[in-house]
Amino acid sequence: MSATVVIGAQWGDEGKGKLVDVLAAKADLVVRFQGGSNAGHTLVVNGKKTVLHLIPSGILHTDKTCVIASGVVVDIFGLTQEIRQLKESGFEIGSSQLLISDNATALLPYHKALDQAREKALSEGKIGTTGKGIGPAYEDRAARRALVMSDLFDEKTLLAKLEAVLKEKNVLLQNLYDAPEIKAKDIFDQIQTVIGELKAYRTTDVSLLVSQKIKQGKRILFEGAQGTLLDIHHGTYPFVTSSSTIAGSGSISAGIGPHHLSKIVGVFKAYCTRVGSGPFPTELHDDVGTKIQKDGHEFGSTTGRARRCGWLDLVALKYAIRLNGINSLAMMKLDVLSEHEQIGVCTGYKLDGEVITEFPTSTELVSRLEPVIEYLPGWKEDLTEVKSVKDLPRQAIGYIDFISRHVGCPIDVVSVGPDRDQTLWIK
Ligand code: 2SA
Ligand code: MG
Repeated sequence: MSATVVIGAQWGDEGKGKLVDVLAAKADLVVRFQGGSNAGHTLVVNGKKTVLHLIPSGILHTDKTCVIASGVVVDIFGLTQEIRQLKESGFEIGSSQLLISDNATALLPYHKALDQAREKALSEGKIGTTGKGIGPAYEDRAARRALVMSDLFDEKTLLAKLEAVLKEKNVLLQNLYDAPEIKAKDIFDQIQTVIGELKAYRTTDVSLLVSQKIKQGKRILFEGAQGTLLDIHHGTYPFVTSSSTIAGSGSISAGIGPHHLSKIVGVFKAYCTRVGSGPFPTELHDDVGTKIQKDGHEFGSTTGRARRCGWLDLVALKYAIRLNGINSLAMMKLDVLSEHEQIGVCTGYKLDGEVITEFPTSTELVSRLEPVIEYLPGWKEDLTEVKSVKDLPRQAIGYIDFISRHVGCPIDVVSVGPDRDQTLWIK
């Protein structure tokens, strides 16, 4: 038995959370493997909306185990709040539902302070981060000075570790960014207010756990966060997040061999969005873009920021298929494209007088691309009540077929609304 990875094939906000929630029904273990509370995964079950940032989107199925693996940066305060909110909504979150790797990086208030101070200090070249401390936390991990989750449970050594780390952080915060000093004891005390609650979810060896489950024939679902084009190595650097968002990262974070990742589901929206700075070749600055933003409620679920909107970029989608090894596609939010006379899809780019059909690896080049847009006929009908692909308007079926043929990958799922039952299966 092998694992399925659900990955964002665009710039994030593709609807991975909804798909993970739907696919989790058939999984045993759901593993979140990168990012932190920068993610915002919106789930709608029976009309009730739940937004998750750190807890895997399988949590609404009470018989599944959700795992936060080593590659995640864990904002313990945000996490505790999420657990409390779920409990208030009637979910019993016990240690058979949620496990957190002892080896995951602890994201602490000084990471957020630095993230926000840095963005504020930049007059140009802002990344447009979520301000959740993601970059500074991953920096600490790479620099081998991060506290990991297990450090937080050791009351005897914690204060000294915080003091050591804050020595450097305070020099940066106070001298470079004119921000207030952060006291180790304050952070220590804040940690004590939540750490007792998190104890129940500790797990020491995610690799062993996942490997054993695989041997037992259990079904593992890996949940990606952000999207392929925000990948630290392969995205539009430096306008990216600070982790590897692509499928292979799941194997690294969970500590299992890459051959176990056999089904790679690429989630994409029927159009494109991007939040934060950075090039976006198919961005629409007109009424069409505004209509998509309004109809698709394209506002950040973590920060509330308006998302930039544009036509679907098939060149970028092919790039995502290649980087992740995507062998199955899920198209989300097709319903949002109703009531357009015609629907644009980008099949190439003009660059320095030539047409290219591969996504450039240089961000400077990406920022100079002019999209080549082909127009397909639109449809007027509302799709949100459609229960089967064959009942979609023929233009919508034509749109799905065109994309699938163009990128050479099957589209197996089409979503026509946020709820679980607004999901159409092609096979
Ligand atoms: P960061 O905070 O360091 O990861 O920001 C770096 C870039 O990554 C982008 N990023 C995102 N893009 C889309 N969705 C994200 N999650 C939230 C959501 C975002 C929100 O689901 O809506 O609420 O604003 C996400 N997280 C990070 C970010 O915009 C920067 O471009
Ligand atoms: Mg999101």
